[in-house]
Amino acid sequence: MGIFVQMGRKAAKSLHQVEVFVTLGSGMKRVVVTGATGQIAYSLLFRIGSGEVFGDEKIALHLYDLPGMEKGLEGVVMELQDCAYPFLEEVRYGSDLKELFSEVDLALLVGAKPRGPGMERGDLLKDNGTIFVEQGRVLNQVASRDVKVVVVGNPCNTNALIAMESAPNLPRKNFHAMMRLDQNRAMALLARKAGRSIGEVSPLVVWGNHSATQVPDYPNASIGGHSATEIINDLTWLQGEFLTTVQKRGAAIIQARGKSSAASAANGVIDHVKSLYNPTPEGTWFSSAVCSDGNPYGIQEGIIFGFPCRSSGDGSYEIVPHLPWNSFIEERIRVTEKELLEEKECVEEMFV
Ligand code: NAX
Repeated sequence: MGIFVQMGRKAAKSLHQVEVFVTLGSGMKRVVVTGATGQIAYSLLFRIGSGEVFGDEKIALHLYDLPGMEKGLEGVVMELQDCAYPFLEEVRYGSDLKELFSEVDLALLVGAKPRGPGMERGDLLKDNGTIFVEQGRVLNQVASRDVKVVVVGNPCNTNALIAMESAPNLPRKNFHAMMRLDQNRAMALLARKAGRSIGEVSPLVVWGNHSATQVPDYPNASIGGHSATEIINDLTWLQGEFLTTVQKRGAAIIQARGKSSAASAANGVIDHVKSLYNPTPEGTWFSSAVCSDGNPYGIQEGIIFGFPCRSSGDGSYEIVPHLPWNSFIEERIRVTEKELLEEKECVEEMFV
């Protein structure tokens, strides 16, 4: 494992240093990012390092990637050093999960195996399942007992479920899959259609799975304090093009860029984490896929499902109850719920 420590600490600064003993001050957030040489991480790490998320709290960044990616990791570490971020106190990196998950407060699980040509969805679920079983087990052993886990690597809802089931000593509530990019996409599209600024669009919940069955909830959205349906006044668009554009946005970006969303995905992670660590404004919510146990909407328990959430600012959250569903939304929520139950069935045998 590599490490660098800055800010005049006594420890050695070599990129190859394996053992460094550092006394950490209190108020330090330890954050691990997996898939650290990937394209999302290349944006994400620098935004975390800049202090954008945790203000003036010191940060220790742990960078995990697969064995064989050491050179790439070293390059990223050098660039982090060259940013001279005042709050970035320490960086560790390598492919030793146990070392890198040790005592982390926040685990951003970005790395995942991509879907190969001709690969069945079930095979992708199982291949990635193996990764998240291992990562869940190691978090269970060595992470902070209140670690918050945000899974980005796809299929993220079921990967988060596997990690959660593999970590029986950690609170199930602490596991999230990222729906925030979907929320941001939906809000931006409503703003463009209405010809309003994004600041006028209320946060919008995206229910269910981060997949083409996700359900962006336009009936509970507002624009400039009025119902979005009133302002846009085009139900055909809201139930048709709006829905499918948000659901298929990821694929459209791959087609245009030749690569999947990266900067906007990293931005989604940043927004997600900020929402957990700042009080949610009264009367609003943010989208996150969280454990459905005991949810107030009657979604089947034991899956990771996109819900409206609010936080008191300490990293925890509650599901916001009582958002009404019309029949159009409810029908689609049942479809995304069914998809998640089928994904669960595919991987259930991997649970501890
Ligand atoms: P890249 O292909 O650029 O990087 C993937 C990284 O994961 C690499 O560093 C690779 O070494 C690492 N990796 C591969 N197998 C691994 C394993 N077994 N254990 C740990 N790390 C492993 O992908 P990138 O564009 O960064 O995307 C990462 C993940 O995010 C993908 O699964 C992607 O599908 C997913 N996304 C999720 C989004 C969401 O909203 N939840 C949106 C964007 C993105 O599509």
